Amino acid sequence: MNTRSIARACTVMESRGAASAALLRELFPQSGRAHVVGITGPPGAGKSTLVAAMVEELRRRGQRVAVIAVDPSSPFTGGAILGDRIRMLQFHDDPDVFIRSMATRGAMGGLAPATHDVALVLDAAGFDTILLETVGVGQDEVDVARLAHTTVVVLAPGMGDDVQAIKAGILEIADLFVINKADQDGAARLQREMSEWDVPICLTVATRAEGVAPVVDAVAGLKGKADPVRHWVHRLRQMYAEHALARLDSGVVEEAARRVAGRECDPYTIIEGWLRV
Ligand SMILES: Nc1nc2c(ncn2[C@@H]2O[C@H](COP(=O)(O)OP(=O)(O)O)[C@@H](O)[C@H]2O)c(=O)[nH]1
Ligand SMILES: [Mg+2]
Repeated sequence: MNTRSIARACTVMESRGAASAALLRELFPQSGRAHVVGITGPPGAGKSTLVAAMVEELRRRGQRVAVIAVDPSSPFTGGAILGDRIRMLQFHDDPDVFIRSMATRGAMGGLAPATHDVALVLDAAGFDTILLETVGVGQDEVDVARLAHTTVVVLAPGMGDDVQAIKAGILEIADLFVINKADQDGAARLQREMSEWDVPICLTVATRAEGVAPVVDAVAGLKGKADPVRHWVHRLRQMYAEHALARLDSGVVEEAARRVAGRECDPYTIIEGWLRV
């Protein structure tokens, strides 16, 4: 697959629907080799900077690398995205680096299924590592992060409340902590705080690519630890929900809602009936 056909296949996946299911079936046998690595954490922690540095390091090691940047807001607003673009421009003429931004909030079926299917396309296209950048707050982002084989949580000093928010959601699925901005005050304290968890910690200064090779080593070491069955348990549940919802005829839902609202029927009986067909 060349860059253009990969991009086209990603667009098909984002559109969901019958065409994406057909393409998935076709590509599935070629997938299964890539290591999908979630890079998650609060805004401003340095995820994009770290991702760019990791891409460089992985290229140095001869890997083909894809990046999926999931941004909850529009890709056309906000300085962060502009910054990301500039950072990623350095790879624009390297055919072994592929970068895709997803901005599918509100898309049918949610963010996670589309992101997963885009990752599957990139896997089938022969990328060795797929870096999936997500903001680690909010259920959608946690769902996306769960789809990675390995999850790296990036934190930086001086983001107290954000760290609390992250702790509530994503910390349970962290395989590796990166404390970025180790050049700033408070990195050592954050490291002490994070050592409560039984998760390895790396320190980086992503802007200077310091500590990035050890992160890439640690991530590579975690590939074998990733459990594909656990991954598919999660994914199959999501797919089931997505497909069941897509099959619901809106007229049927409307009619059922009318009956439930009129107390002609209880909602459990309705759902049971739908699950039986
Ligand atoms: N001092 C310092 N600044 C950094 C470091 N890494 C990233 N930054 C800066 O932090 C800001 C946010 O970085 P970005 O990668 O966009 O964060 P993201 O929102 O998590 O993707 C940018 O201005 C970066 O240049 C670092 O290690 N040290
Ligand atoms: Mg970013």
